[in-house]
Amino acid sequence: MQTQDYIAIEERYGAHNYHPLDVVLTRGEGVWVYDVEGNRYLDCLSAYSAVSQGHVHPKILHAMQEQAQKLTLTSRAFRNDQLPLFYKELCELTGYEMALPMNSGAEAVETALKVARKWAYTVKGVPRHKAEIVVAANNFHGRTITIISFSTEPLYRDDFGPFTPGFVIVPYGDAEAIRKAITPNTAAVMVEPIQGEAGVIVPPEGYLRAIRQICDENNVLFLADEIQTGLGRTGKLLACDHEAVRPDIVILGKALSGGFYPISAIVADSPVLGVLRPGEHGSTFGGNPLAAAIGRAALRVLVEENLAENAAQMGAYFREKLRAIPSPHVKEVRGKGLLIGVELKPESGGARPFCEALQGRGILAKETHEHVIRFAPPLVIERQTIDWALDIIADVLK
Ligand code: IF1
Repeated sequence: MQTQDYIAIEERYGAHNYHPLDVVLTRGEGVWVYDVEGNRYLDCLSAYSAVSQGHVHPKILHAMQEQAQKLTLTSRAFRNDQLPLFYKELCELTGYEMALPMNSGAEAVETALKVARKWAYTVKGVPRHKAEIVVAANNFHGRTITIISFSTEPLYRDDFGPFTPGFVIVPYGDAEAIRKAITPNTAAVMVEPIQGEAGVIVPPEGYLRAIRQICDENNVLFLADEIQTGLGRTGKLLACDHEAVRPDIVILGKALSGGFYPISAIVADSPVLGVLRPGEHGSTFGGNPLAAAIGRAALRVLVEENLAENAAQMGAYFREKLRAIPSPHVKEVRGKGLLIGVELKPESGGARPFCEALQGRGILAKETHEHVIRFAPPLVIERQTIDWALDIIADVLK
């Protein structure tokens, strides 16, 4: 079968909850993916930063194959020989005392929200069911009903009410707005260190430090959603590291598995994560031995191949060269590490046609919020590959 045959079947049987490019991929290796006609593409999305280690990384594949032949799922009713080691290695890498494993990013976000609320009631003394959590406008934290309850994107929330109460929305990047939103019932502040879906919005320098200070002054937890920005993507292990800020809860996902398996987790110190008692929270697959073995390998690759540093160097180079392109369409190039957004001028007609043109030239990139092309290749990318891509991008943007 060819591309159009697969598309016809997908359109007939699949719910239409996405508008993907008309490319049907069948193989991936490193930064490259291949369609069913054998055409090669540079993957500049990395499955939204889940494939930071590169497609089908051999070491993670090997770990998955080894574990899959031994033991894949025990439920948490019993213990297994991979989860303790995943906990230890994740906590040592991130510098936190404890971890709680889940599957999707949204589940990890929900877990962080539940832990913050329970901490507020049992530690801070907020009256039960009065906890407030401050979030940022234009956030993206997942698709569950609670999470879209505090989304400001009509597309994500409008037909899915009634909504979960207890969230206060403030403008992103404005620390003073957060300070004004704090009340005695505030449990936590949750932000993305860089807003990915909103169009790679980098907050003003000092924003994260200011949040840390406001939370310290008001006995409020700082929750950082690093599902997309974490694990090397922005040129540091965590995006909060750029401001030397240590959140109370860090939420991780995506590259935590190198794209092999849904793995997410939250890390925190025991005064926070220690509030949970047996039976209060969990999931069938959370912390299963296969996920733990894959997660351990994914983290090992990030460290052994120094991917955060490569993202810092390649990202700086990529952004510098993108800014140098003499394009009538480009309004701004922004981002950190290899999380890059190229915002086009409104009169250029939106980013989608440019993404379709890039597809025709062998580069897969995704538009976000209509006018922004996101470039987020796997963190293993090399300079000569960026140079190859830049010639094409310059030609498409001229
Ligand atoms: C879709 C966006 C990106 C995330 C952050 C939590 C989650 C995500 C910062 C939830 C997930 C994915 C979801 C996917 C598209 C993609 C996305 F465009 F939706 F917003 F990356 F920017 N926090 N982001 O980015 O994690 O439950 O998906 O594992 O839903 O269309 P998840």
